Amino acid sequence: MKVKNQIILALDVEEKNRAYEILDQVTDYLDTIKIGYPLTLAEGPQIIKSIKEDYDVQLIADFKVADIDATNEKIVKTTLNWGADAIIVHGFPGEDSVLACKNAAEELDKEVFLLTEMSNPGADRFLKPVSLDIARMGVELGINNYVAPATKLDRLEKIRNIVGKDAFIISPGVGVQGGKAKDTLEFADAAIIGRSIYNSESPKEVLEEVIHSIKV
Ligand code: OMP
Repeated sequence: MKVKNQIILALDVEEKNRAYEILDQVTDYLDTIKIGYPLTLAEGPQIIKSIKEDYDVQLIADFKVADIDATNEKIVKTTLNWGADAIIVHGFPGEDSVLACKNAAEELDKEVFLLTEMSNPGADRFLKPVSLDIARMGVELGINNYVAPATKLDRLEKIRNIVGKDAFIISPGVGVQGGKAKDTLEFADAAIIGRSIYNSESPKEVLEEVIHSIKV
């Protein structure tokens, strides 16, 4: 996946109208968005189809898929058939579960992102002890795309070293959670930014500032 300006908008608003208002302001600057449960549960999965029809964007479905293989396969297929280009899946359920997602995505010529460690402080308790191993499993399974935290640069760097320079890492936690785009992009290929863009008075200006901060 290639991401314009190395920024992915996490569009966690809960109304289609609001989502469209923001998209209208930002699509000159970015070509990749991530939507998850907030917008999809509020508007139904047809929101994926609508956005793909109305905007020229790549859409990553953040459903953090974490079930047994058979159920994962159905979730991934259905999501991608609604028009998403990629889907985020958890690694902790293990190899069979992740492989089911990867295979289902490949059948549709689409992509999976494997979530390794999470950006929130609480993830230190349960995910941190296994996150590097999750990244190693991803490499063993031939996964190319990863999610790793912008709020924990030491962990992000370790994950980059495991998955290798050719892997594609997207990194949440820039903005409200405290991460900085430029620092994050030292190790990640794209930064995921949500609230500091969609809650601002001018999403467009915030984006311009972030893009400038990356280049200086
Ligand atoms: P903001 O904190 O508002 O910038 O949004 C961050 C986005 O990234 C939200 O959509 C989160 O659900 C998501 N996210 C994390 O914040 N941390 C993670 O470890 C993983 C994700 C994710 O999978 O995207």
